[in-house]
Amino acid sequence: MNKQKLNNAEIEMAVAKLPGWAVQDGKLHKQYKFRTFAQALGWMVSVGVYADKIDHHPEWTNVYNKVTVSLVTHDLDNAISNLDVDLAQKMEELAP
Ligand code: H2B
Repeated sequence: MNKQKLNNAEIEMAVAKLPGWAVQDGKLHKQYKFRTFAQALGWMVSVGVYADKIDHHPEWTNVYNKVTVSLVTHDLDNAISNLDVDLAQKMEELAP
C-alpha cells in the first residue's frame, strides 16, 4: 500500500468511523483500556505483527491495562496518512 497524506476532510471522515479516536496534536489518538495487563499485551503483540507486516509502526505506551496510541507518518513530515487510518482500523478489529 502506498503512503499518502490525507487532507482534513479525509481525516474527519475516517475518524467519524473510528469509535473513541480523535485528532490530538496532529496525530490520530486513542487510549484503549483492557480488562487485564495480559489482554493489553496480547493485543499489542497482534497489532505489532500487523504493523510490521505493513511496515508502519505505532507510537504507544502501556501502563498495566491501558495502551495509549498515537499514529502519524514519520516519512511524510509527521502527517496523518492512509496507513495511520489502516492501522487504526486494524487496532479496532483486533480489540477484544
Ligand atoms: N512507521 C510510521 N509510523 N511512520 C513511518 O513513516 C514509518 C514507520 N516508516 N515505520 C517506515 C517504518 C520506514 O522507516 C521504513 C524504512 O520503511
